Amino acid sequence: MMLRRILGAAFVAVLALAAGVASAQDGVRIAMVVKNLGNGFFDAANKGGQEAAAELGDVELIYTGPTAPTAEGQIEIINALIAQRVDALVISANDPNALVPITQRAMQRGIKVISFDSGIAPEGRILHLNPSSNELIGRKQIEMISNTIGGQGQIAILSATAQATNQNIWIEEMKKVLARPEYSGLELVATVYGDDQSDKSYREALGLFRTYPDLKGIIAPTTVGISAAAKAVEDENLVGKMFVTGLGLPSEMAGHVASGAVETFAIWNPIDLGYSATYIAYQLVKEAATGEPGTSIPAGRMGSIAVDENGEAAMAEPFTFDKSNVEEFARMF
Ligand code: RAM
Repeated sequence: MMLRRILGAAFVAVLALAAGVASAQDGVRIAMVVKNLGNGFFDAANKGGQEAAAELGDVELIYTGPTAPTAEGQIEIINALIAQRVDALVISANDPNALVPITQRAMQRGIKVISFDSGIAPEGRILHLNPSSNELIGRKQIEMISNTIGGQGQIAILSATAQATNQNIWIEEMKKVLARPEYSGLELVATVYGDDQSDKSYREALGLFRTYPDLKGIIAPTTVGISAAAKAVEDENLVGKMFVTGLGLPSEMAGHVASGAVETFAIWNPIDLGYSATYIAYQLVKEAATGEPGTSIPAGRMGSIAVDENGEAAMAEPFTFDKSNVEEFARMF
């Protein structure tokens, strides 16, 4: 009798375990691999991704990334995720080419791979989701610095890592705009890399102040770099003499706008970006979309996202912030 009861309980336990495994297998596991952890921009993208996962219901979104923004760190993580047999990888790449062999291996095993924010070369992903048009992002940053410093003077770029796909594209776009006659008063004297680490970005900003005493402005096309550069301007009592602009999070920039180190900066909504990327990955896993050039993918509250002939999609225009609106948006991201 006793033995029967024990066997019965064991049977129920085995059944429960099998059911658990079955439901985990039925659900969709998406891993969001970001450039690095500890970056508020990616935390906001994760927030949007979790929102999409909750809406879709049968999704587990794993949020992960290396501590420092390196391709090697991402390769190690992607290897482990392949072994765990996730269904999709949503990656913001630290290098367009270095990740290709590992993401190709993932795709060969049936894992759907997309990049968002910072792209993987076309052969290493199904599609890439840009936050906005690259041309617009580049132009906007030149317009902002030019307006702030009256179109005249030396400027420098303080970027993220030297291999970052997105920052390198934006820098190219900025250089094209700078070559136009209306910006002939601006002289780009240097491009330096803070590696999306606050302390290194801060030191690079100090280095620029020392090397270029006539410097008037810094463009930092990275949320980490812009706030570190603005802090350096404040700490060195350069407010009013030196101006910082670029891409920042209102929540991290409000104080720097109030101090006068920053007049305007821009960004898109990182929550929407993470939400859309997660939605797209889900549709690919469910084979409700192919992601092929020329097709569209439904993305919940973000509507339908069109994939262009290069396998890229773009979301909204970047939004500009200044003292009139930064506080209001600082509550969101
Ligand atoms: C940093 C990262 C990210 C970039 C933003 C603007 O957080 O480099 O990739 O899109 O800045």
